[in-house]
Amino acid sequence: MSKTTTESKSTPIRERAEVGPTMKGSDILVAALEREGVDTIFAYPGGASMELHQALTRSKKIRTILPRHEQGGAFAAEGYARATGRAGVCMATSGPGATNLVTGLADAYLDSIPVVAITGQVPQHMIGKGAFQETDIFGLTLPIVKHSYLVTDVNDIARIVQQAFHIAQTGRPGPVVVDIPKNVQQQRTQPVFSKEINLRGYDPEKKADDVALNETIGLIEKSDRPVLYVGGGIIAGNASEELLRFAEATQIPVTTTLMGIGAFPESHPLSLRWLGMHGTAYANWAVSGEFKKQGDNVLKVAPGADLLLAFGVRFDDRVTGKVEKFCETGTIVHIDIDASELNKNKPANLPIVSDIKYALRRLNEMIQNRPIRKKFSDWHKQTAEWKARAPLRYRVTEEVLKSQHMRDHMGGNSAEVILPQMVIELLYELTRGEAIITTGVGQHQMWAGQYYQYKFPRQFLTSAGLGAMGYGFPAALGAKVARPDRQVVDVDGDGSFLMNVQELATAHIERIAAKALILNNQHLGMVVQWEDRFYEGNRGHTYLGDPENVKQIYPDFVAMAKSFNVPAERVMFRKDLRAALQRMLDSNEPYLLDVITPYTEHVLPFIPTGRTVAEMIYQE
Ligand SMILES: Cc1ncc(C[n+]2csc(CCOP(=O)(O)OP(=O)(O)O)c2C)c(N)n1
Ligand SMILES: [Mg+2]
Repeated sequence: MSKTTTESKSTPIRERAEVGPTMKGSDILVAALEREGVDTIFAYPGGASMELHQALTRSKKIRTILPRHEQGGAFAAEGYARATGRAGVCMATSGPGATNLVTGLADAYLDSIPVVAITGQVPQHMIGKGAFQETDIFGLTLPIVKHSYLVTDVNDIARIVQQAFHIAQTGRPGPVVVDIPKNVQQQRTQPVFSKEINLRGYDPEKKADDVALNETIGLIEKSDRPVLYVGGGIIAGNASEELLRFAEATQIPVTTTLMGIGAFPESHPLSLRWLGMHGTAYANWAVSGEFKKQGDNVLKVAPGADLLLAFGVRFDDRVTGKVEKFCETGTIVHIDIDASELNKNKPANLPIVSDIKYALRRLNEMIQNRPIRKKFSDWHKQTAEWKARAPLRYRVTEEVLKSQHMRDHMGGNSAEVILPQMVIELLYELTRGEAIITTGVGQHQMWAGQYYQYKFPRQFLTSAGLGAMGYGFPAALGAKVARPDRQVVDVDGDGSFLMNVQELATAHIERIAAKALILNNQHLGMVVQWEDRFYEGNRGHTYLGDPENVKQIYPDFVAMAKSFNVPAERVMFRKDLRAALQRMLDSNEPYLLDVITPYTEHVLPFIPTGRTVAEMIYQE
């Protein structure tokens, strides 16, 4: 990547830039993408972008993948980015093509994923005239992008592409839109490819000062119950190794956010797994304390953290619940590269703006010179007791046979029922915890987070901040393109999978061997769970089957997959599950496995929205 410098007029232009031969704007775009190292683009053509596609056909370096819906393309670009850390690239035509990218951009924005989205635009002289397929994608996406450009001069294309990648990938990553009117794509000029980047006012290299870091160490020395609460920032900042070293040197237990899954190995004795609404009881207790309800009174049984080291996190409401009660009695050190996150959702006692890799590396150096004397043994005893008392667990109850499709197919034999949690546990076993997992949104997503144990960063790819159903399969395609060496499995829901089912075609035609594992409960399970808890089980349009024929599993995903020439299978009985999963994993093609599960299971633990850990429901 080019380095940021202040442009020096004294350096001759030839040293600062390379001037290419005269070519069309569309070819300049492709040449600029190649210079950024782009090897894959997920692009769906149309009138305003076919010029760009023509140029892509001339590229020897870029693989153009045709998704079957622009949303699939945007999610695939995100999957690619999440799996690698490099910007994922997607492209669409103007109007409906561009608006179909919007959900993916919002998703990348909320989860800080580097994405460059290129859109064709109507010719400049038509802008503002209500031209065919004209939408103001620049205006539409303003609140959900890190930055955006409307290119108005062919001479700007090379510079803008370079800046777009720089902005998307540095500091706190995020999506960047580059909107290019058709006439600009067609104009010809000699491109100037700069070797430097000069972006006034953009300084992504934030470094904590030693005073603040020393103060952090002082707070650790003074604390008795410290907890590391770490998030996606650790993964985006490539700081997992530094985190591991820091946690081991200080012996501070680690809980991650959903975005932080994989930032710290979950099998490590210091891991408390993930926290929040569906996080482990022990992580939530470790942060906010353990409580007992007695009538209307809430008694604190054991205190939570007295020091919270919040690194690369944003105190999301799915983590904090009622934010005032979150780690109420702890001192908070909050380190983030984005200053706007500090004191936004939760005031910090010590807010520090920094690249987290730098901060952790510096903290590790300081600790190496002057080791922490505290051992926190009482605290470890307490967290071990919590872990032993409330592990993640589930039970097979008679309740599952209340699921209509279970009654219809099991003949009362609950021993053959496949619970969704079992599927994930078995997947973990059969993949030895090495697969990259993507998910849709819903109960299956939470179980995929809970019952698979993650050990490396960029292993769990999920739509966390936006919670966008339909994310799982296209994201798996993007991840598999980026990491063909890895098993990539989309653990999906029947509702979520259906939202981007057309990507089965992309998988087959492009020979992308990602797997779709559908936990098919015939319902919008997560909404059903809330109906059961808060609306006396009244079903408000959450059944996905055919009400006229409830005995049939609907739709028939296996037949659907086969129509795309994607091999597929359905399993309904526990005795068949292991072999079926193994066949899915052994396939070197894309593959769909439809696993029929009851809809009566609830995701536990559960802290209802806006409540506190005192109101956590968990499997006792
Ligand atoms: C695009 C979109 N629409 C609606 C929702 C609201 N929503 C959240 S979870 C959920 C149910 C998902 O059902 P399914 O994919 O079958 O997963 P399950 O909970 O059954 O495992 C819904 C409708 C959403 N998150 N995203
Ligand atoms: Mg479902």
